[in-house]
Amino acid sequence: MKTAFVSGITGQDGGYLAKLLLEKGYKVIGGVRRTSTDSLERLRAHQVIDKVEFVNFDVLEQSNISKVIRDIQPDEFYNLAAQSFVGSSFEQTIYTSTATGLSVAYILDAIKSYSPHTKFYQASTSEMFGGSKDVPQGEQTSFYPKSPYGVAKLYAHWMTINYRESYNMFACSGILFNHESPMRGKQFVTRKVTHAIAEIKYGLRKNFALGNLYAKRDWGFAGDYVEGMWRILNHKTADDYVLATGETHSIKEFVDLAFKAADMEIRWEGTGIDEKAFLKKSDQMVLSIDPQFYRPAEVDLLIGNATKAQQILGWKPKVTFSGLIEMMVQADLEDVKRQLR
Ligand code: F7E
Repeated sequence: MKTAFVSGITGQDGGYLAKLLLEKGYKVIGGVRRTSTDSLERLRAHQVIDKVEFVNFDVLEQSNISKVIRDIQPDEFYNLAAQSFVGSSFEQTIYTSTATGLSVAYILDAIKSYSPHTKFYQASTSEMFGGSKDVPQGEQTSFYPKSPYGVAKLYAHWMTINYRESYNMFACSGILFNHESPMRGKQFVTRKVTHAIAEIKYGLRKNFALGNLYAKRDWGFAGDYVEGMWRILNHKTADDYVLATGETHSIKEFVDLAFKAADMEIRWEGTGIDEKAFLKKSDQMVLSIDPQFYRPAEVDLLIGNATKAQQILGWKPKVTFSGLIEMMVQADLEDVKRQLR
């Protein structure tokens, strides 16, 4: 039986990955940061909580990282831990640099010293491409991060490559474009939208506010992407891969389709910070712009080229953009309905 260690197991991807690895017969050990609040709700929802072993793991604590790696010596280490909210990274720059960037050097160094057979997966991100003018973005595209989060992830990405090349370690990165699901945190735009729409549908709120509606993202389903992570670590050679759908859509398109999926038609009015959406039927204002959600620097357009992953790993996303929205809206309608019971 292979042992996999998943840092950041309480996050969206951690839940889907734990489920996949358990189905594949792995012993799964999850790294959890001690907090006073319950962070295991996603693992509970995936019904894997009693099948996963948990250990205290804090990416800011080098001695803790070393001890965990020395004690467990896992076959595979999936590093999903990070401060992953781009918006917050502008206000928590030092914390993000340490938790998302520097921590990866601690982990790689501990693997090199105490468990060199461990295969390492780093959760790299399309945010590293940021302001790149290449369309679509692939493994050969040059990086241009536009947030402290992107900069920290780029440091971690290059560290992973550096340890692979310097010490012949099996260290890989998956450069993942946005991937969403009903388990997505509610501060990310997709889930913020689908949850707010469900609350509007059931009369729990009248409207909500967003920032930049015109940024474009390549959105896939997280469940498809964790399958890609596993394929990356289980290929015969260590390498880096882009995982993406190859389609891009604006936030505004996402909003339009999400309202439709909840059987609500909207119309738009105004421009800039005065842009608003109204329900066609009742004229209720359901969406406005609040500049507090604008970012100091924006990534305008992301669209990935996952040909390498498709050709070498046989990886292809299954869930379409509209399928993803339908899934998220239906899950949030159920969620809100449950709360009302
Ligand atoms: O923003 C715009 C916002 O926070 C998407 C993380 O998983 O994917 C994610 O990063 C876009 C941006 O995700 C609101 O300005 C408008 O253009 O959902 P997001 P992200 O920043 O793309 C990458 C691949 C990661 O690696 C990250 O960890 O939506 N937007 N209005 C808004 N965004 C938010 N959050 N809230 C708004 O009200």
